Amino acid sequence: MYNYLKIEQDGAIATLTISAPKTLNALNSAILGEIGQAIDALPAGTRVLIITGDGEKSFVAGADISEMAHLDEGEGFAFGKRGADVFRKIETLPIPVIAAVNGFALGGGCEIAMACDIRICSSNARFGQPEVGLGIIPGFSGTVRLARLVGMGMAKQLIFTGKNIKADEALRIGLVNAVYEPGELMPAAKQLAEAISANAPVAVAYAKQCINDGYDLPTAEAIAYENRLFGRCFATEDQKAGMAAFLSKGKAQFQGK
Ligand code: CO8
Repeated sequence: MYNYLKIEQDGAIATLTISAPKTLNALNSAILGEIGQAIDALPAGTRVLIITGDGEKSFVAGADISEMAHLDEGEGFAFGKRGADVFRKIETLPIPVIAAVNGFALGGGCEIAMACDIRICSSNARFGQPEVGLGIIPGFSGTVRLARLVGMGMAKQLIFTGKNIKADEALRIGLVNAVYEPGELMPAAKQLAEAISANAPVAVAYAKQCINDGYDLPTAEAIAYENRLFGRCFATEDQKAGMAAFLSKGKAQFQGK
């Protein structure tokens, strides 16, 4: 069904593996299109999406430089927008998305990881925004999300120098939440996904929405926004089930309603 993706569904957990081995999983227009399609086609009942790259060397080695090399201004704008739109789709998906970064996450690779909610990586992962060395800037929203994730000073250093950083440095600056040995990365991603998917899906979705949207709002508006969604939780069956289970010392089976 897809030329560049492998999709695996394990109960409520979907795994999307980007697979373009000849270019270390670099993102061309076709792959970006397939990622958008795959996200739209996630089965109902999916509670967590994991995104990773095929092989042990690279997560995503950036946008495809051979495709970008001959673009003019209008085409460059369109290519950037195409990636940015797909990544925004990931960011605003109502379920959490975990990036399991299994190697190079450069340029567009670092940017797709940053569009995910949680990043974990293998000890051989390398992160970087090397675009200025190619005569461009991060164009899949990297200037926006890197500064929000690691602060302006560190984002500017990484983007202006174009230098790669190793997994331990990515952990130190808060770009990833944890580092694993390569063979332990996917089991750890699945374990994290399972822990999330045992919780009330609507509540998890509201929490994601509050954190994402609230981040850009003035504090008082963000608090009012949270207050509205907190109230809405009490209109769900899962809130009744979750609290009843607690009071009867049982465990709720959440239905996502
Ligand atoms: N695009 C196209 N092909 C690539 C890319 C890429 N990003 N990365 C690797 N490849 C290809 C190589 O050309 C090579 O192909 P071939 O075998 O035909 O020569 C193959 O993958 C294997 O790569 P290497 O031989 O280079 O492998 P190494 O182990 O020596 O090096 C690296 C691995 C360090 C990852 C190296 O390949 C590299 O530096 N790649 C480019 C990394 C990069 O600069 N990425 C950023 C690209 S720019 C970007 O992502 C911008 C995003 C915003 C776009 C906005 C649009 C307007």
